[in-house]
Amino acid sequence: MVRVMVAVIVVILVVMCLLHTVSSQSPYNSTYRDPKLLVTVTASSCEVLGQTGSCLPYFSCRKMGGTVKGNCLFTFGIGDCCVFEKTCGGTSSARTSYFTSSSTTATNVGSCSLSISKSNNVCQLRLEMKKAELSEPDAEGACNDQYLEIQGTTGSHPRICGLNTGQHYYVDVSRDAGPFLVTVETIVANSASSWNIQVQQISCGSTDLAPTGCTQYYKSPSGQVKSFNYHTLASSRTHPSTGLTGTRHLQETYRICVRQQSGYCNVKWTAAQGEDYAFTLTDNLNPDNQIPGFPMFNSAVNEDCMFTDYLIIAEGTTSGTDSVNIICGSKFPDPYVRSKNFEVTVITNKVELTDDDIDNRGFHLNYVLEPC
Ligand SMILES: [Ca+2]
Ligand SMILES: [Ca+2]
Repeated sequence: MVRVMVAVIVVILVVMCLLHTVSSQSPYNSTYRDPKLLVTVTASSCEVLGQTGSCLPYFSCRKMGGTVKGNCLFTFGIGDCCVFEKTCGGTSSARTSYFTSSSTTATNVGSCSLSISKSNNVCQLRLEMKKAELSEPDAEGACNDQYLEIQGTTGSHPRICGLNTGQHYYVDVSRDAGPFLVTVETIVANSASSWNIQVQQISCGSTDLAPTGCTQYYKSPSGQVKSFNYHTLASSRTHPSTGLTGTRHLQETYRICVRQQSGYCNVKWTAAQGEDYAFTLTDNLNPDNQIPGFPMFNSAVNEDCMFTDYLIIAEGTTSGTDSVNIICGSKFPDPYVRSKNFEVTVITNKVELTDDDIDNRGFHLNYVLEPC
């Protein structure tokens, strides 16, 4: 009897192994022997083909609506790297999901949403725009034709539109909230729009959390920061209603934070070098409209910026001891702005054309942390 039971168990194990082998030879896994596909990160997450997935048994992945894209080291052997890639109407409870457009849904007028069911003990969502090409804002810098927004959370979060590939975006969520909708709202059909947005759920207490209220969070000791919809000046993207080309920063208000690291006391900010219009928040910058004798690229600070679009760098100083806390105009203060405050607040007044703000590209700044 014991021999029969052992034989049965052996047969079951052999069948399970065969099943696993079959599952590993699905189309996505056909090249799983490629070392690139056998990369394992932590107990629960895995990286495959540039995407982050969850390391799960094959059938768990399928049951949760994921797609097996490679192998990974599971607790008791080889697991499947399960990627959650969804388009309009999709749902996901995974720690990392991808919200993508599809050829038909991107052009339709209406809402296209990914519903995120919150995992336990999650305090923030982080969106990373692997690709985000939505309609341009209107002449006032408002996202009226198409925009991305997060629904189901408290607080106000900027709507974004235009070109934002490479940008990221944090949203605080309360412990008992959810599900959340990551939505692309299309008011005017745009067959050229396309997106692939990674959505991560970040655990409470994680070192990956951004400080509360920061829409953007930069963790490196040096880096570059761009306003939303900062892109090529000689844009071929023309607004369908106004016919305007060029580029416009969005009329949104939010905070950008930099990780404060021990041994560093200041952040030094400079405008990107060798790039036209790298800091253009206010003024008419169309050469055809230039006023004789009035310089087009002019720095303005502090009280001169009230009621327009500006950056706040609290406790900022420029060369010497000049205090520069509020910055607008069309030239970043030379040669830098230094602050012991590790954040920048972006304030806008919700209009551009009305203020004679023309060709305001926004800002592209470099930062570096300075030792104490
Ligand atoms: Ca402006
Ligand atoms: Ca404005």
